[in-house]
Amino acid sequence: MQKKSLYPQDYNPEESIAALATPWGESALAIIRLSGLDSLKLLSGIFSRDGEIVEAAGNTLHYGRITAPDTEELIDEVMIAVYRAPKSYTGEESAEIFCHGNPAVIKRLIGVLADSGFRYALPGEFTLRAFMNGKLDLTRAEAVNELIRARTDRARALALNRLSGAIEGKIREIRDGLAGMLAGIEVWLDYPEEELEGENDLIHEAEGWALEIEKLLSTYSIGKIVQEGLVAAIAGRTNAGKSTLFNRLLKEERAIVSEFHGTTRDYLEGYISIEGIPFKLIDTAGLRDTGDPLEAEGVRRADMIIRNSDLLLYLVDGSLGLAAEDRELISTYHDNRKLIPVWSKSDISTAGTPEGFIALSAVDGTGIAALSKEMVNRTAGNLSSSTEERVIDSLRQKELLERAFSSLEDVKKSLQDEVYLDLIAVDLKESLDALGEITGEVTSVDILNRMFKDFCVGK
Ligand SMILES: Nc1nc2c(ncn2[C@@H]2O[C@H](COP(=O)(O)OP(=O)(O)O)[C@@H](O)[C@H]2O)c(=O)[nH]1
Ligand SMILES: [Mg+2]
Repeated sequence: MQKKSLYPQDYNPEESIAALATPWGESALAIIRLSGLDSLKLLSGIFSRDGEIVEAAGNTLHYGRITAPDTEELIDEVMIAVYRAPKSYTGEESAEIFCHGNPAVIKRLIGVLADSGFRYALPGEFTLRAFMNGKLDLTRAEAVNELIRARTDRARALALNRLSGAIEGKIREIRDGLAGMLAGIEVWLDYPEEELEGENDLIHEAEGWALEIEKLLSTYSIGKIVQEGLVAAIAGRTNAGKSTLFNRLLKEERAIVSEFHGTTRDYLEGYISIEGIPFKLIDTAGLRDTGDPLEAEGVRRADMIIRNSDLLLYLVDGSLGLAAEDRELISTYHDNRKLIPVWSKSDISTAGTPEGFIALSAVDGTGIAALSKEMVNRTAGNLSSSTEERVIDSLRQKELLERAFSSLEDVKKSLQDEVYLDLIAVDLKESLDALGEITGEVTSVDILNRMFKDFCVGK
């Protein structure tokens, strides 16, 4: 199906849409979602129980068969959940078909639905309709997508918080505050002969709201880390124990471990979560000069990965001690890099652990906890232990908050400099508009298009 963007101005509830809401593939069940003014009527035409669905009350389940409209061929036995407007996800008349989870079944069902007048939905179109019908503001709509994409329990909990309106509520509170200030200023503009009183109160108020916006803004970095994760490369010279550590952290035998130098040629990736922060671990080829072109390519890739990673676990074989090459490599990668030096094979190391290194044995598990803790400290730092559960993770929201903040700073400054009040009102309105864009009270077609294009079809 051709990809096109959504044009909310074309939103037409009379157009009924359909989409698979579960992954393509074999599964016990699959769910096809339908929505639109005539969706129940159209569905009724291919359902074995005459008229039952059109008459059905909301939130009811119906068992029956779906047949092809022209040939009467049986397609599948299904359960249908009926939702009546406005008490549905989209706010429209809608239904979910629970069918057997097989691509052949799904394909036929969708074909039959298309023949009956349904159009295949665009990405995020169900949520867009929910927004257009006032079921969700934009922060909640984004949270739907964030929840679907959450990779750890922490990311799930934070997204769910946003879905229940944590951000929306805060934004509305700030907006109400600013609207109150604006109303006060406008009254004064209408009666300019009156002396403006409480200028200091206004400054104080503006400062208070700016602080609230700043607080929300400060949660963005942790929100982004929790949602998108961080890349941690494991690097060092050959035989340092990188692949053994990689397997240990992943809790599975993924990488080949051997006493032969240069075993790992290509890099391997795996995902772990530490304190709710998702890390992509990359095991790389040992760094050394080599005449073997294949191994040299591995070393080149390792270098590229190290340079692009958020975190570098640099392993030194503790049983051999710190070599001149290690010192050189550490200083090469130390610049701008979050390098954690690890003293590996501590179980057979005879020399003491050098200052700043984490003593670690991937064999007996010594130091694994300390390393995990350090990985979080270096990247998410005190943020990860913060109890702030109202966390933003959308770049769109961050940019709008910044706009609201900077306009409010202008307001503050103008009040202090006793600038004309009508100019102050303009800045205040700008701040209000930026906040309104976050929730969608002030919005444009362009914003909506950009937002919903990242959604899954069926959501
Ligand atoms: N005693 C001990 N041996 C280890 C440890 N980690 C790795 N080794 C051994 O060191 C050799 C090289 O390990 P490997 O993980 O393949 O190193 P890589 O080349 O850095 O990936 C293997 O023989 C491992 O069994 C450790 O913590 N303790
Ligand atoms: Mg290896």
